[in-house]
Amino acid sequence: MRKKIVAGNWKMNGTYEDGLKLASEVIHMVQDEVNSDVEVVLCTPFIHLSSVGKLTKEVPNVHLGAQNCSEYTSGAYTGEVSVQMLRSVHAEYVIIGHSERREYFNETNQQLAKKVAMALSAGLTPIFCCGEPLQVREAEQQYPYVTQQITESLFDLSEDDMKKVVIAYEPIWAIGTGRTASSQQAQEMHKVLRQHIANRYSEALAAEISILYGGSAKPDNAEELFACPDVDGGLIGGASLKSRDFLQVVKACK
Ligand code: 3PY
Repeated sequence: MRKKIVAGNWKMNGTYEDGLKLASEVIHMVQDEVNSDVEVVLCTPFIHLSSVGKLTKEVPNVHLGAQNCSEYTSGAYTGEVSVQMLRSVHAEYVIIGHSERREYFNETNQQLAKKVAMALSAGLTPIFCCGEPLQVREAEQQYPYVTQQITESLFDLSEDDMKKVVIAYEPIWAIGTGRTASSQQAQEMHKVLRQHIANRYSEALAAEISILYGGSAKPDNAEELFACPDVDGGLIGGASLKSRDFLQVVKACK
């Protein structure tokens, strides 16, 4: 059985104090109210990681994640954060290739392949994001576009490494727009991605990989999205910034 995961992507929001308050609220709510085996991940800004890591370390089903990492090991890379640094503050996950990083920071599939390999080498689980822009969806080219992202960034990995990757499908037209993919659109893409992985590796390996949906997932639509057979949870933006909303999304993932 593959893992069910709900990861909050806080992006660049809130102060340090806001972040600590949010993390401790979520942790308490999860402890008190969630009895499923869903894995909850808090992907905080870098500055919060160390303190939030001290809280998540004590809780079995809440984990710490970063939103990015360097493709370099260490050295003269001003402003970068290495995977070893992330491990040293107890991060277990790292988001790689969010569409905002691809768009505003020009991250390419080739660069993301290096980040994924770097994360795995440090024992971090990459949450690899893929997804198409609106014009690609309108031209009905979404399947070749997204499968190419997967091929170019992930398909040089060994079977053992590939098994450890989590994928998040986030259609760009649904990010920060309030638009969500319908559960049918999400399911179709997740199924195509799983088949693409099966063709390169094996059906057994593809069946083990958690594929999350992201893009304006919220309490209102989470249950329907998570009910799809190939949707194994979510990467949650805005709704992860309010503890009660986030908890409702977590509870919808059964
Ligand atoms: C969103 O839900 O908008 C996201 O970008 C999640 O990563």
